[in-house]
Parts: sequence; structure tokens; C-alpha cells
Amino acid sequence: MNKPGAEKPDWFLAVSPLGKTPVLLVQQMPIFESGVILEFLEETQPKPLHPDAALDRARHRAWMEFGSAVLNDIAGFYSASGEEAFDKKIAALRDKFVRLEGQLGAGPYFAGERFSLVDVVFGPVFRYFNTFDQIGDFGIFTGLSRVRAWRKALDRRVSITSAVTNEYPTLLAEFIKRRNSQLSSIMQTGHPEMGHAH
Ligand SMILES: N[C@@H](CCC(=O)N[C@@H](CS)C(=O)NCC(=O)O)C(=O)O
Repeated sequence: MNKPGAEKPDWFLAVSPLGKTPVLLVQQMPIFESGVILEFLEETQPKPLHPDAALDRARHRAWMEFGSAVLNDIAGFYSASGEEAFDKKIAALRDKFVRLEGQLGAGPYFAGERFSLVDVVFGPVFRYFNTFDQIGDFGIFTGLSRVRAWRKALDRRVSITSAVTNEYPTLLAEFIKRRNSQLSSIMQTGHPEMGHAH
């Protein structure tokens, strides 16, 4: 499961059944899959974040699942080797955010004023893009004003910003650099459409 540059520590590989993040250890048991982790927390912590009506909860769960697919695409995006595979991942990501644009209302959050588990899923998703944006403009959010506003609202939320240390952007950038992927090489030589190199 150890791909180039990932250098996953042995303790992590021993804990994470698929070698992926996120994983939550509870009484020695690793809970994996972001949506499953969140449902566990929802059931065991005070202050529910799911909506009250079963139908609304079903809709939220469906979009959480969609968020988990976005996480898979993100891993594909930073790992893709070659321009063609890379462009396919950009298209897959953009397609998903176009769909989300159609689901969003006036905001600030996925379901309006009330912060929900769908927002919790997308906080870390958008956090990745803060680092990707430093590498190039891949056009993933072009023209998607609701998604952009949602991203901003989540980027400002303390529970999301304080979920990682200040080192996170540097560590992620270093991780991508070591990856030997298309994104790593763009990082070294610059993105053709950006007109500047790093
Ligand atoms: N469906 C999974 C997706 C998890 C996932 O793809 N995680 C990526 C990070 S975005 C990962 O750890 N990939 C392993 C790797 O890149 O080696 C979930 O929602 O938890």
C-alpha cells in the first residue's frame, strides 16, 4: 500500500485497514471510511449534526457518500502519472463540483444556516485545494459561485481550521512533491497555464 513518497509509518499501516486516511481508533478498533466515522460520532457524541427528518437525513447521507468519492478523486488527482490520467482526474473532480453547485442554496452551509455532517465531509476536501491552488489553476471551481462561497464558509469555520496543525500545508506540499506524479512535476516546473514556476 506504500506508494512513492507516501512513506506511511508502520504504526499507521498497522492501524489503517486500507492504508488510507481518515481512520479513527476507538478502544483499539480502527473505524475507517469517512462517512462511517462521522455516523459513529453522530451516534456517540452530544449535539447531533444530522437533520431531524429521515428523508433529509437520507439526502445528507447520500451527499456524504458523494464526498467520500471526491476524496478518492483527490487521491487520484495527486497520484496520477501522465497528462492524460491527470486531466481525467481534473474532469472527474470538476464534474462532481458542478453537481454540487446544483444542490447548494443560499448557504452559507450545505443545508443553509445549519452546519451538518455534509459540511464536515467537505471541510477537509476543500482544505486540500488550498494547497493545490498554490500549484496551479486547474479550473475545477471556475464559474461555480455557490461552491466557492461554501468553500469560503468552511475555510472560516474554527472547527475545520483547527482540525489540523499549522504545519499541514507544508507537509501536504512536501508529500505531493515526493509523489512522482504529474502534480509533483507541475510543482517543480510550473503549470503551463499559470505562467510561473515554483
Ligand atoms: N472513501 C474513502 C476515501 C479515502 C481516501 O481516498 N483517502 C486518501 C486521501 S484523500 C488516502 O488516504 N489515500 C491513500 C494514498 O494516497 O496512498 C473515505 O471517504 O474515507
